[in-house]
Amino acid sequence: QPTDRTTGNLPKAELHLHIEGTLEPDLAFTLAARNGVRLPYADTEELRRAYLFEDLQSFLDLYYGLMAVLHTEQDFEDLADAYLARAAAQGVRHAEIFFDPQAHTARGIPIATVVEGLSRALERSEERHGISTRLIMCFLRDQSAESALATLEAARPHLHRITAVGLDSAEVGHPPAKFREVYEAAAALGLRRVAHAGEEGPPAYITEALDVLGVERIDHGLTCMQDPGLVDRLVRERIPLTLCPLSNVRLRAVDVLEDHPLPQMMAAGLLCTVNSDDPAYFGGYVGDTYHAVHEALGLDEEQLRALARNSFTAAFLDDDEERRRR
Ligand code: ES4
Ligand code: ZN
Repeated sequence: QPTDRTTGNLPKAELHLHIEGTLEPDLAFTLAARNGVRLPYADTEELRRAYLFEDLQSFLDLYYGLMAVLHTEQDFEDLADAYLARAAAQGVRHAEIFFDPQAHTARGIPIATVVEGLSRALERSEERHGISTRLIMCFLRDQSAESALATLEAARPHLHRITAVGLDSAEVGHPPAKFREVYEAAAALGLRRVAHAGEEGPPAYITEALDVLGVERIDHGLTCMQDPGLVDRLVRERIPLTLCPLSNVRLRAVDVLEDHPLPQMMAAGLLCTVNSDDPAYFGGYVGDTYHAVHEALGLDEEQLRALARNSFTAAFLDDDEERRRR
């Protein structure tokens, strides 16, 4: 996919990326054959035609289903390496990568297989692709708080490979406070904290993620625009938002990209970043996303450079590393 030099290929960090959401149809069928898994789609064309989502839940149903092809460490390594190659081609210099252990342990895949497989790709990323990486372990918010605690416990032998915890999956009806205890435990173990909030859920979930879970960044945060007092706070406290405009269109949080509030959010002084979320499903990688917001929202080169700068500011990099990668 060609991207524009002045827009899509800017050096940038990607901070909101679900590794399972980088599973392209071709790789899904390759892994299905390798592992003897039967998919309910005849071919990649039929699978792609299923990517017409109504909302977050209709996407998640397909997304969790397709993960059935991921079995071995090699599968997770191949998945991550394919993402890193694509990301490098679009200017990504640093990637903070989400994974969903419960989506795999529920299928009988041990967390060690997931973390070790992903880590094999991440360890070689700097030399192969020029991308530094971090790993963020997400809890599924539509599962119980006990399941999240058990997941953190199961991850204990792997914490040297994990930088932060996050919270994802179906938002509405699963407020952040449900996960107070596991976030406290994660913080006590030295993990940093982020959470999806305000994707489909109300602005109050954003406030709760900050006050109850102690998160440093908000993933999405789109609905903060419904609450001017919250916008003021996010600006004042310089809380980064990891926005995903193409995701918001495909999951119908906004009707069309031209309606996305990103320009107003930047004008309000919010620390915005743009990211791809689940690029295999939502029509583009992060360079494509920069290009799309340039085209649809008229963001100029200076604004795109500000987004790229914000991505390094918001990253979990120390100051020296940050300067080297920009
Ligand atoms: C997700 Cl777009 C989105 N929202 C919440 N959870 C997710 N997991 C993967 N993609
Ligand atoms: Zn997400």
